[in-house]
Amino acid sequence: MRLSLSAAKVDQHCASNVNLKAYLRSRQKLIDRVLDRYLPKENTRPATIHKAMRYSLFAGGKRLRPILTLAASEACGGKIEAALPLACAMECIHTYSLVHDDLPSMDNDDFRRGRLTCHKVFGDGIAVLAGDALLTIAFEIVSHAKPSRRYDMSTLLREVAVAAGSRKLIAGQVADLEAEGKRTEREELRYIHENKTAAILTASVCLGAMSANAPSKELAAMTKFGRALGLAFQVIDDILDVTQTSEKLGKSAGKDIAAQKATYPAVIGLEKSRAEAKRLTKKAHDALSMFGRNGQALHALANYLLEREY
Ligand code: GRG
Repeated sequence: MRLSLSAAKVDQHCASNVNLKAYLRSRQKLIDRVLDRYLPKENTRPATIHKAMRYSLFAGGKRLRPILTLAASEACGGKIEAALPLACAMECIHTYSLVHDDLPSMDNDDFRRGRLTCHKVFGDGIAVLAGDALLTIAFEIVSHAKPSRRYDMSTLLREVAVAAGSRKLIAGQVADLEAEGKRTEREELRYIHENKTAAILTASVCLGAMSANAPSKELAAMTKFGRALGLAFQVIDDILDVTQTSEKLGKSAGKDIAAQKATYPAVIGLEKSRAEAKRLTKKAHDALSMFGRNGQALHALANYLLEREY
């Protein structure tokens, strides 16, 4: 499949646009349009699997990871057209992880992104396969990326594979499952969050930097930013599970406590969790100092994510 670069041209909102809502909407639309082109149509045989993949992928997610990929590329002086396939690949991986996480054998959730979960609509078998297919198509989409001088295709593929693999995303999920109902130390909780949440966010920004041919110093700064942002994001997510309603969250609230999950409020208490979220938020912003004005969109995104009412 060839994607015409003009897909990006309609997006007139540059990184310095102060209207964050419009910026997010515009980027979400762009990402949705490009994802739509990469995904097989609903009626492609076998229709059930393509319907299920699309049901979960186009369920109204915030597109945080791909938006971060594009913003990281811009911070490093790149063009978003080059970052788009990598951005879309990360959204497919993220959605796969949500579909599998919601399964009865994992978190057993009925609602996600404000609607019934994939397995509730299509059954467990198809939901497992839809997750598998979303993970697989992510690599097909990466193959559409144009490598930069410093980062060849095998480097891009490795970045995605390692982040999604058994030492990062899956490691976090395994540790999370194994921690259920047990007393968890803070160090173990950090391991879970770093891998389950921060690894994919970190890879998302690093891939943006790679598409922009960023020098190693900039890539290292992006790694720091992604880790701090990812951890802060997860700490806040843990807090919201305790403090918000299901309606506000678009998913079942209070589930972490019910499942005796390892969460920050459970391990260190609500107030210390809030302080930790603030500390990590500052760390994320500090990591962007070398990008100056070019890092403005990343600062704004971090504010947007981390300034949720918690
Ligand atoms: C099944 C291998 C495997 C991993 C699952 C993603 C995940 C790991 C679990 C989901 C539960 C959870 C709390 C994950 C932490 C990351 C997180 C807060 C996900 C939700 O991300 P948002 O808010 O969701 O960006 P949208 O729907 O907007 O994309």
